[in-house]
Amino acid sequence: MSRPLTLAVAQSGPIQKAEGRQAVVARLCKMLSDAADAGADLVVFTELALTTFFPRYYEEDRADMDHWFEAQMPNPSVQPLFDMAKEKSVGFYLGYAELTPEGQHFNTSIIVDKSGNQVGKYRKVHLPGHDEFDPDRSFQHLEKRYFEPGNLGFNAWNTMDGVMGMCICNDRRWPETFREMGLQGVELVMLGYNTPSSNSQMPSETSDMRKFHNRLCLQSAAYQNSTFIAASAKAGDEDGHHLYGESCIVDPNGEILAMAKTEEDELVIATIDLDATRFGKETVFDFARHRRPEHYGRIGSQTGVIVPGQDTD
Ligand code: CDT
Repeated sequence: MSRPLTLAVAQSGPIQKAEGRQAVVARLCKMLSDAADAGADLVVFTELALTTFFPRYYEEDRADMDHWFEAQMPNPSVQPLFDMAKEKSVGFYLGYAELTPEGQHFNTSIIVDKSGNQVGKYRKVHLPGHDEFDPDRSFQHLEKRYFEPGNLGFNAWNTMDGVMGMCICNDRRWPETFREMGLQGVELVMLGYNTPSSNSQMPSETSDMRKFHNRLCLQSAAYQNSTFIAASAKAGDEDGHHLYGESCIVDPNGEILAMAKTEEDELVIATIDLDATRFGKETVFDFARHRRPEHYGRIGSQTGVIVPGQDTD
């Protein structure tokens, strides 16, 4: 048996602060159209795909950042993406900043199917960075200031002939993210990211080391859950802040099938067979036979480290 799916990871080049939604959506539409013309079933855009990576900017009054958020999805600016999905029969994953009617702010992604209908929503759980201006950092990363932790958990959706899951950027560094979806039989995890090439708290950390950490997380998660992963970067120089690219598609053996070559808008296309996830799921990672949740209590109940024999106040 085989279940082929042609996947396009749509890496975005830099989006500058002044670039409006319309211009950005036109760039995304071009990639969606080109991908569909190349036979893609599904296109994976990046985290906060409609704007620059605005959490690098500090605003005393959080409300002054609301213009980066989408109060509706779709809305007139992004409607062309939904229309094109329907017209060209191609699904997509899209990351954006969400402002709810209740006034909550989330770092969100959605899955839209080939009919242009939204079938799933995810809100980023693992928010990196800090919530106050930090003068000791070489640049700010204020996701904890502008977003609340996601409140939807890690779901999977049976859509487009596969079991699909989502996460966003920093989530990929946490094995719990993928195991939650692995336990729902996920066959493809889609994620977008904006990752600075340098460490604001450790200037000696190289860009190569940071790229290695990216691959390490994606490749191990794919193998340990016997799933494909499609990871889409926002890359290049945004307002003097460099983001690494290396958007890629990883197979259930943990091998990288395809990777971006540039730091510009670029499609990374591969036809995958979702049935290639079966072997791992039925052998080494047959969770029903091999997992021992009676020994995993701390993972579900504890956040920080508790060293045996040390007082915890
Ligand atoms: N966007 C995002 O989550 N970026 C983080 C940067 C970590 S450094 C604070 C990442 O994990 O790539």
